[in-house]
Amino acid sequence: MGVGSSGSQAVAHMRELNPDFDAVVIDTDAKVLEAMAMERIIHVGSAVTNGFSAGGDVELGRQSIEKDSSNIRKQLRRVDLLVIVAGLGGGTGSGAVPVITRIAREAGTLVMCMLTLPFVFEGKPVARKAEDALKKIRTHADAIIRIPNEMMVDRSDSSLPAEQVFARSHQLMMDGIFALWRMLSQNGICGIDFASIHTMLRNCDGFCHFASADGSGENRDAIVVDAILKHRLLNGGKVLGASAGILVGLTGGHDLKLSEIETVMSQVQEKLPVDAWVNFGVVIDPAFENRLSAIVLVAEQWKEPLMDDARRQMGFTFNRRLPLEQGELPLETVGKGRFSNLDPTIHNSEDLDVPTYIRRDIKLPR
Ligand SMILES: Nc1nc2c(ncn2[C@@H]2O[C@H](COP(=O)(O)OP(=O)(O)OP(=O)(O)O)[C@@H](O)[C@H]2O)c(=O)[nH]1
Ligand SMILES: [Mg+2]
Repeated sequence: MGVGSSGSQAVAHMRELNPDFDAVVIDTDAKVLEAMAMERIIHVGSAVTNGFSAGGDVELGRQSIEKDSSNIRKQLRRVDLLVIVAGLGGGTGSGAVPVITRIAREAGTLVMCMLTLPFVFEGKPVARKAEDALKKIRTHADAIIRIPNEMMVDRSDSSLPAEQVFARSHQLMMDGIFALWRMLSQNGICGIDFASIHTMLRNCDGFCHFASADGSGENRDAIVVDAILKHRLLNGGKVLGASAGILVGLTGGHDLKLSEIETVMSQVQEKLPVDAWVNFGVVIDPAFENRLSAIVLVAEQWKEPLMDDARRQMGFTFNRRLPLEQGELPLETVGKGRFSNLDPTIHNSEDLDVPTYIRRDIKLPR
């Protein structure tokens, strides 16, 4: 799901390259959406922004999506894993993604967000908007992958065209999402499946790192390892040394050798803490003859110690999200505050200003 103009454009581009991709785009800006050749386009907030963008106003972005929340709920029916792509810093993406992640969480959908963060030159107010949105998103999303636009810039090369810098982060997201999609939709010879992605995303404590690498020719395994160990989104590989868990997905052609899998896995594992959780999968795709591609998804830390494999195999990770466990809430009756002088709202002899659970003496179970 691409949200906001840059998120929508990135997803529309992915869809162009891969028509099997199940994708939807959402924006307030009718002009941006008009230019897209996709079946699932959701134009939100026409009553709020008159078909224009949210103009950087996060509150307008939020209102626009809230007004269409039932449609978003409909889109999420029977969706197990939702990947949201957006650029934070504008109005629509920053306002809408927190709402969409909340709706997805209520629907029990696993949510991963790939979010670009603004360039430094966009200024402090834009950076703050992005940070605020990120905090809200973190309360609902299972995993967030941050792609700071600034990281895409090679400061030693000032002649780099701006267009290329923007294209870089799109390319990174695209590579990653395609690789994830391949892992989930094609048969692997050993599996990353929905269960392992579920384990990873549900247990990682909010933020994940993500990188992908591609190599071809004789030394493709060494090229892939080298690229991952130096990857800018893994902070030049440093992230690996402090990670709690990692998922590695490899795609190769029918000529993929066991030694190549071993090279990548052993050299990546060498960089990890000894107790890091590791899972990997391999997919064979004839289009990858003489080529090797890898994605790594790295959890900074776990919410709690990871379940052991036995419990995992008992099916826990296949369950959809269970409602949160909760005991009786310690709620107290409080006064009406500044509304105390107003007439009560009486209906069928009940004062509707008194919360229902108090009027009807309902114990709130968790
Ligand atoms: N990497 C990348 N980032 C972009 C691109 N366009 C915009 N951004 C970033 O994404 C942020 C949000 O921009 P948009 O997606 O255009 O904003 P929006 O969500 O549509 O919000 P409104 O236009 O205000 O409704 C910007 O602050 C930039 O940091 C792009 O083409 N590539
Ligand atoms: Mg826009």
